[in-house]
Amino acid sequence: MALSIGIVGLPNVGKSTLFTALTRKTGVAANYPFATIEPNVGAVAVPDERLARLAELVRPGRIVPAVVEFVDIAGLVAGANEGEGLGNKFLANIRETDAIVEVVRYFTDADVVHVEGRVDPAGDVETIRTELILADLGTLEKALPRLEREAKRDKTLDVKIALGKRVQIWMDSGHRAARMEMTPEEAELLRDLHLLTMKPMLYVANVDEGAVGRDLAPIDGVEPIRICAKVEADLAELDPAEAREYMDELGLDEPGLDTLGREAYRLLGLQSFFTAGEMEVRAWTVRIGAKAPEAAGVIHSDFEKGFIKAETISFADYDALGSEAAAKTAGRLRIEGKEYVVQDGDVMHFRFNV
Ligand SMILES: Nc1nc2c(ncn2[C@@H]2O[C@H](COP(=O)(O)OP(=O)(O)O)[C@@H](O)[C@H]2O)c(=O)[nH]1
Ligand SMILES: [Mg+2]
Repeated sequence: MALSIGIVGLPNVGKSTLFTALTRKTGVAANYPFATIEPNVGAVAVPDERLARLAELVRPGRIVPAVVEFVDIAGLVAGANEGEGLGNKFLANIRETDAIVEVVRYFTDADVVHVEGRVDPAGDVETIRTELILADLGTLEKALPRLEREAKRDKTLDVKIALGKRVQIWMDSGHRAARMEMTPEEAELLRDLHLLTMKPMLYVANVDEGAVGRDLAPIDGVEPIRICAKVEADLAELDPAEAREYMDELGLDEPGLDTLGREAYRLLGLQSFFTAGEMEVRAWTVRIGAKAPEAAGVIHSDFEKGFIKAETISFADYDALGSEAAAKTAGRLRIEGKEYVVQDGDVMHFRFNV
C-alpha cells in the first residue's frame, strides 16, 4: 500500500491546482500505471537516482519508483466538525491518510474570492487547526466512556484512559495531539484512535508568482514550503527545456514540487528501501525507525504476518559489488531478523511463511 498524503486547507487556496500539478508532472507520474486512481487521488513517483543505478546493474523487466499518493480533500471550513460544508465526510477522508499537507493561501489575487474575505495565513492555519482539534476531541468524547466500560473487566486499559484524558486536556488548550510530549509507547497506545492531529503535518505556502524567493514566518514552529501552485501547474505542462527557461525567469532553482516531495519525505520521517529481481527493481517507502517486518508489510500484509527473515544488502555495497551474488561472496549479504531496523537504501529480500 502506498503512503498517502491528504491535501487540506480552506476552499479556494489552491489545493486542486497543486494536486493537478503534482499528478500531471510529465515524465514521472506518467510512467506509473495507476497515475490517477480516483478523480481526487493521484500517485506521484518519488525521484531516486539509486533506483536507476540498481536497474542498470540488474536489468529488470520493469522499474517501479516509490509512490506517494496525494488525495485532494475538498475544502474544510469553520464548523466542519459539526458537519458544516460536508465536514464529516472530509474529516473521514483525512482520517484515512498517513499525513497531511495543508495549503495556505498567501497569494493576493483579487479575482479569487477568499472564503473569509481577507488573505490571512495565520488566521487560516488557526481555523483548520481548530477544526482538526475539535474533531479529535469528539473522537475522545466517544472513545473514553467506551474504554472506561471495558476497563471494568480489563485493568490494563487504565493506562490508555489516563493518557486519553491527558491528550484531551492538552487539545482543549488549542494544541495538536502530536505536539504533546509522549513516549513512543504512548504514541502507539493512541494509534487505534486515529486522531487527525497525531498525523505528521506539513505546510505549503501558496504565494504570488513574484514571491517564491521570499522568507516566511514559521507556522507551528516550522518554515512553510513556498510554492506558487499556478506556476507549478504551468511547469508541469512544459517540456524540460521550456520549464528550465521559465524557472530561470522566476529565479527558481528547481520546481516547487520537487522541493515538496523531498521535504515531505524528510519531515514525515520517511525513507526508501529496494527490492531487486529480474522481474522488477522497485523502491518502497517506509518510516525511519521501522523494523524489517513493517517494511515487509509495505509490500504485502502476508509478508509481515509470516515474516521469517530479511536478506539485506546496503545500497552502498550493492553499488560497489555490482550484484547480489557478489555481495554474498563478499559476506555483505546479511540475514536480518524481526528486530532489525531498516536503513535508507537497503536492498531487501523477505523470507516469509503463510
Ligand atoms: N493568482 C493565483 N491564483 C491561484 C493560485 N493557485 C490557485 N489559484 C486560483 O485560485 C482559484 C482556486 O484554486 P483551486 O486550486 O481550485 O482551490 P481549492 O479550492 O483550494 O482547490 C483558481 O481560480 C486558481 O486558478 C496561485 O498561486 N496564484
Ligand atoms: Mg479544490
